[in-house]
Amino acid sequence: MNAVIVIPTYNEAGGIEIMLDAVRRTVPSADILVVDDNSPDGTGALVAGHPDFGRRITLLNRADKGGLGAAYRAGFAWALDRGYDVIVQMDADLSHPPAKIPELIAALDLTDIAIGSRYVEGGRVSNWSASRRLISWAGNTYVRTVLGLQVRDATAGFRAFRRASLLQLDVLDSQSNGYSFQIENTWRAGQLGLTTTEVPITFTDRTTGQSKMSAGIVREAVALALVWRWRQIRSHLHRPSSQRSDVTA
Ligand SMILES: Nc1nc2c(ncn2[C@@H]2O[C@H](COP(=O)(O)OP(=O)(O)OP(=O)(O)O)[C@@H](O)[C@H]2O)c(=O)[nH]1
Ligand SMILES: [Mg+2]
Repeated sequence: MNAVIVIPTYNEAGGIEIMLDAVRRTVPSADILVVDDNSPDGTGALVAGHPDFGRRITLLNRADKGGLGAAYRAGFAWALDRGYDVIVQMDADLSHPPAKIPELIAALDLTDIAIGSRYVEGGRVSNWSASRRLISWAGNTYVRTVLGLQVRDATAGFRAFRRASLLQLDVLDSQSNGYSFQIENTWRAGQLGLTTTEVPITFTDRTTGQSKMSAGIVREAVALALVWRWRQIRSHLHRPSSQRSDVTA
């Protein structure tokens, strides 16, 4: 089984080397793809300077900051083109514990998608302010309610996919850019009947660099969740009444 860890970066120079070393140590047989949007702080140059660059580590350098979703689509397209069996996604800021990667990959023996989750038993967040906790909790509750999702941590960005699951999700055709990228995949997975397992993790707030979270990203998530739900309801209403019993809650 060949695996690749896809890591999007924008201005992560403060921690990227520690991150790459931690991932290399934990899963030495996996490849790493860093998708950098031409970070002005030189993140790309640090990746290219890593001793394993050109062997286990590859850099996909994009011209401009295009958002998390666009970076992941580019990274996933790269990984699918190269035939990886397992594709893992995670942030570069060490919020997602690299030590949990093997557990996520192992979970794929029994499930289509494994999610590193803050909101199942055993999962938690460390170092977050009360307001950050509230925003995350409210965001999760909102999308879970609007979209009727069973997944507890629907906005999580630490996930492992089997190749077939990513293809089935048609992830390259997704439309969202910020957090909503994670929500959209959770929603699509549920609609397609893909199975999801949540592995508890401790999420630690970043200690270097700046968050890229913005009001625009939150607005996108709030609006898109309503759009997806509305489209589902509308397509249900336009179906002949004899086929309407299968609508999901
Ligand atoms: N390539 C690329 N990466 C991005 C972009 N926006 C965010 N990222 C990366 O995506 C990951 C998640 O972004 P963060 O800013 O940590 O977002 P977050 O984890 O939701 O917010 P915090 O918890 O406040 O850190 C990090 O590795 C970022 O460097 C982007 O436009 N392009
Ligand atoms: Mg972060």
